[in-house]
Amino acid sequence: MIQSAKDYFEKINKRRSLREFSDRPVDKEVIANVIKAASCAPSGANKQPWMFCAVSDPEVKKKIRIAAEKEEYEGYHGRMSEEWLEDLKPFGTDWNKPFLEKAPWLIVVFKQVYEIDEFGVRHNNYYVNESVGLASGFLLNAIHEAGLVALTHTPSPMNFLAKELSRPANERPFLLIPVGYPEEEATVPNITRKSLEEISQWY
Ligand code: IYR
Repeated sequence: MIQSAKDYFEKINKRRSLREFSDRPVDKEVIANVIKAASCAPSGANKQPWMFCAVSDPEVKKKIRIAAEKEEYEGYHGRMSEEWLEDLKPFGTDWNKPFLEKAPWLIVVFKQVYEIDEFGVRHNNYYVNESVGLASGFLLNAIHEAGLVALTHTPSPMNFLAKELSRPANERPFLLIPVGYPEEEATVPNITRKSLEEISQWY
């Protein structure tokens, strides 16, 4: 048991967010299965308050890129604080988001803040952010396990995603996750993880 826990840590410790994607295609069946893995996450009252929109259509990806870059441009030119921009410097990010067109798939995760049943009656969902956050974590794990890379992208504000993908009123965009292979010469920032001592207290 100790060995499997160690092995799993070694494996997941290799997961990194990536911004430079190759345009090499990824089979739809892989994407379908990573979404199924995400759906195994626990959720408040098992309501499963998530929707995963998988986009490979170049036209739709282009529209998403244009709308995202418009918002991001505003973000990097005034909306984000000086401190925020400073914190992001090591990652070299800016308003340009070419990966939104280049990555073969974009998985747009929506949270369902309530549900409408077949009779038009509204029902509550519970712990929606926690549930959809967990499912997104499962999704990133499954993507890594499949041998692919992803970026947890949060264009801000991201209401445009609901419009571009014609989502119903009970759904709000949660994360935009490009998925694919890394570009040949892709690099990642030189980051470290906090130590066990820094992140845990034992009682
Ligand atoms: N949404 C912007 C800014 C950004 C914010 C955080 I916090 C990051 O960890 C990375 C980027 C962008 O995607 O560039």
